Amino acid sequence: MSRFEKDRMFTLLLVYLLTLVFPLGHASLPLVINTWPFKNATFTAWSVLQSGGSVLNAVEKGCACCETEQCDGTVGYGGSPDETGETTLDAMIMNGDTMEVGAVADLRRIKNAIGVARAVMEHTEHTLLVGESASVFAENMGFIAEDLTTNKSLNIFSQWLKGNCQPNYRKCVSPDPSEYCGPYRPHVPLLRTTLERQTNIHSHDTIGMIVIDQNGHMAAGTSTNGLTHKVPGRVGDSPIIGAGAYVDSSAGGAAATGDGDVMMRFLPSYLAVELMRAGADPTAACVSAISRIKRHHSEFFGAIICANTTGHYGAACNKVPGFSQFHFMVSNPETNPPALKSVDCF
Ligand code: SD4
Repeated sequence: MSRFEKDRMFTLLLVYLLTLVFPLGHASLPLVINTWPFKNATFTAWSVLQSGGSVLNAVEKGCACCETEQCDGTVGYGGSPDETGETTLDAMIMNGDTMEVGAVADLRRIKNAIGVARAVMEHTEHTLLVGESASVFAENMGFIAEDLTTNKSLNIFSQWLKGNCQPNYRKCVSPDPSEYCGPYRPHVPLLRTTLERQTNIHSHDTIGMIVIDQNGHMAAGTSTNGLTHKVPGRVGDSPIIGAGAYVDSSAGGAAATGDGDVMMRFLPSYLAVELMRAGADPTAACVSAISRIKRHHSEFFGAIICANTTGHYGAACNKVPGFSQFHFMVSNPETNPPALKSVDCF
């Protein structure tokens, strides 16, 4: 049996066992599901639906709630300063009925990243705007430009400088990035041949949200400030369609969180939605999407939530030291208030 056949058999067995141990959430619509215990975001999205708002409004307002509250310091302003100390934001919103998407990446000086993503979707023919130009677009659309730096992010940045810029995301450069700050130049042979990703599970916490209304309309969205000490210009998985999130009202929705540099190479949200389209239940779809990444990066930090058209939902995560359970929020007619759920990583 080839390695891939073995992997496949292992995954199928695992999915079967997981669905026995963690039965599906009850199908019930409408549904709001989001990554991490960001309950005010869930509550906000749920309230939008309850007052007759659209799924897009629910996703936008739910994620925007986290941007305002700076959920875990990893969504919104004042978190994850890059190598220059600046906070930059990534966000995306997707309409599962029309497959329209708006996204922004490396957005500067604007707090409401998911709002700008929605403006990209509704006021341009484009899908993704990045960097300084995205900020200029946002200002033209009426968003207020302000400094995203806070005392907290300044402090994180100055501690990092004092600690010789450790950790960082550089490799194969000189001076040795495991000991010194830059500026860096390319260097061969490798100085950091045994480089391991500096995965700090506490610096990762994107909000990813899927919303389905009573009539089966679906939308999904993400918002994050990415990774602390990232190289300026770095864009994670969150604004990348099919990576950070994906939704198709005829199949289901998924949203991912974790080490975006690795995860985006596998389009886990797209994969999960396509598996649900092919008949997989949400837990199985989530497990398969994580397994696909695990095959190449056994130590990656990441999780994914999935929901199908009937309101069944599931989640999966990769077990690494310090991360053995993933928490997420669910709101549907059976939960009042929104319920905190968890899944054991595998
Ligand atoms: C990123 N995926 O920028 C985001 C970070 C994150 O949970 O999700 N953290 O890579």
